[in-house]
Amino acid sequence: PFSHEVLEDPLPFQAALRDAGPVVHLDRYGIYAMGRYEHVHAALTNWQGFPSGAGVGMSNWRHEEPWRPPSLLLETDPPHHDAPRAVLEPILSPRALRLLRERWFADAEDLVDTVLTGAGDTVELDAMAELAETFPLRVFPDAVGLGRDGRENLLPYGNHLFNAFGPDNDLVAQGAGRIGELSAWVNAQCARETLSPDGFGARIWEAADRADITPEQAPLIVRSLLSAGVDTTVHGLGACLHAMATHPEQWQRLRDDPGLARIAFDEAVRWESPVQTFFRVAEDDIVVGGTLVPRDDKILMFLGSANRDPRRWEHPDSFDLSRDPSGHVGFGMGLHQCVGQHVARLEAEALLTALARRVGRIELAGTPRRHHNNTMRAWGALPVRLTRA
Ligand code: OW7
Repeated sequence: PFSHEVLEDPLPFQAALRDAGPVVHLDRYGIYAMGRYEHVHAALTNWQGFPSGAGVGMSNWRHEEPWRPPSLLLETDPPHHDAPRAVLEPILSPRALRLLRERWFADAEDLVDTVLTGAGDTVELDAMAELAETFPLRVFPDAVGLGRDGRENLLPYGNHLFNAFGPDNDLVAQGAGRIGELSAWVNAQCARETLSPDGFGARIWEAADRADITPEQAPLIVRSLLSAGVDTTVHGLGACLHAMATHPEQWQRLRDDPGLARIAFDEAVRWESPVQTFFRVAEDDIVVGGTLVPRDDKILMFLGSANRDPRRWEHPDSFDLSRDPSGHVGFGMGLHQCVGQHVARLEAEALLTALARRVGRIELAGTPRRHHNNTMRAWGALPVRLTRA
């Protein structure tokens, strides 16, 4: 699953994985894998049987040193997981985000105006560089409370982090040279003194004042925001924009009813699955669909494959705003399900709504280029032509 051929187009591999059985052994890496919705969903909701504390990447931290101190959210199990999760949940809740909604909608309108300015009826641009990257990098670091300098470090840090969940291949080697410097910058942003007093970061530190978490935990929880909150939304938005550029009838539906923006984003997350995979470990010998997974072995959960499993979805490969995409596992499932999903949805809703108001047509203006990452399904370049409404 981590060869460049599969990263370029994972769909044939995913179909073969699902058809091979509920559980497949990947001899190349000595790991197991699941690609069917039923079994991926069941494993994700069984944290006792398939815990996260040994890491959610390929390497097993019961036997190997983690490359960075483990995440207190992603790479822990109850009871250690519970306090960090309980602290972060209200900070990123729909209720808390109401305060950001107006500003983010105005920022999205601003950005869309800027990209359309000066052009005639149409403008050609790279929708990854000009929209999918620019918007999250404009609004999210402000919301966390980061300073101005160094924000360009966020995407390369996340890119390496998501590569590092996979095997130790060329993609990991490419990022290894800068990761010391990038980690030092990210870690410095997590200190109380570096964060503005009105952002998500400051809210996390206030939880330490209340002793809901310890002062040692606070910076690591801030680090989770910076780790999980940028590349994911960039590639979620990229998936949306690519889907719209290749499905003009769906774009027209969104323009007719911008209230579909959230459905459009969740359908794009199902369809593309920006986070393709996470691992778990088998706590004990466990039989899944008739196959024994031995205790302590790593098992790859193919979220992207579950989200296109024809056993669960009608016409899984079609991008369709009339389907109900709820139940997709693109944000995970169970007690680790994405705590930032409301932030992601709000970013998408703001950008899609601004575009739907001003852009009559969005179409490809060239061949899009994939960006290969061991965990994320991503676009590197998405040349589009926007026609003013
Ligand atoms: C963290 C998208 C899944 C993640 C990914 C990478 C890092 C972390 C979380 O969530 O540091 O908590």
